[in-house]
Amino acid sequence: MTSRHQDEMKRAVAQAALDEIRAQLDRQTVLGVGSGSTVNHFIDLLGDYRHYFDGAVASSEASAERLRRNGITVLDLNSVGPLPLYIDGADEIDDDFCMIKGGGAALTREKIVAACSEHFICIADQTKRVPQLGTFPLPIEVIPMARSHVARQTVLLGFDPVYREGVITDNGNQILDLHSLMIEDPGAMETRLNDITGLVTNGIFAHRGADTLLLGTELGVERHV
Ligand code: ABF
Repeated sequence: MTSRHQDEMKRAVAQAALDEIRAQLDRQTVLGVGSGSTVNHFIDLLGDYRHYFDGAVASSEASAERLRRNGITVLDLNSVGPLPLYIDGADEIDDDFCMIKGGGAALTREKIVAACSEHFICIADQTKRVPQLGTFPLPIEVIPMARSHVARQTVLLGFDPVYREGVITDNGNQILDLHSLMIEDPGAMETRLNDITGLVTNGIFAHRGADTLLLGTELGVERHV
């Protein structure tokens, strides 16, 4: 549940992201835009600048729809080159800018857009900053017929998987949330989970973490690089 206070921090950090990228926009720029409530603030602010850049690639259908509602052209990732900038939120972020993402079930497209982006700006409020990843249950996207197999494999790794019932991703798949394990080596765990057959994407963003963190705090927005 997001408190009003937390929402104000999210809005402030979205404004800071816009301030950060504004000077880099030109009519050829295609932005990568993520998902979630912090990004929603960013999209709403970005609408006023829609004539200053070409368009955006969205990491979810929900973000694509919100971008269009703000008059921003949504482009297909396959029809554009590498993206100069990707702006997205996180569920947790550590001191090395490794993240857990996917609380909103958009992790696969988020990881794809992040992989295509030269610079990843993470926008988050202070509740997301953690010394170690793992308190927030780690989302994984699975092919439906492989769900039980994948769940059993994650138990062998020490997780406690919970099926997110009723959720179908934009790619037609299902989500398991992996509880009860603090992640000591995010890069190694990201690789290990990638090896499980039937697992499409895991929500650890370590191999491609953030480059810049804009963190909304009670005292204002902190910029970390
Ligand atoms: C996306 O939105 C996710 O990867 C993450 O699950 C969520 C961040 O949450 P919010 O901005 O709504 O707090 O970035």
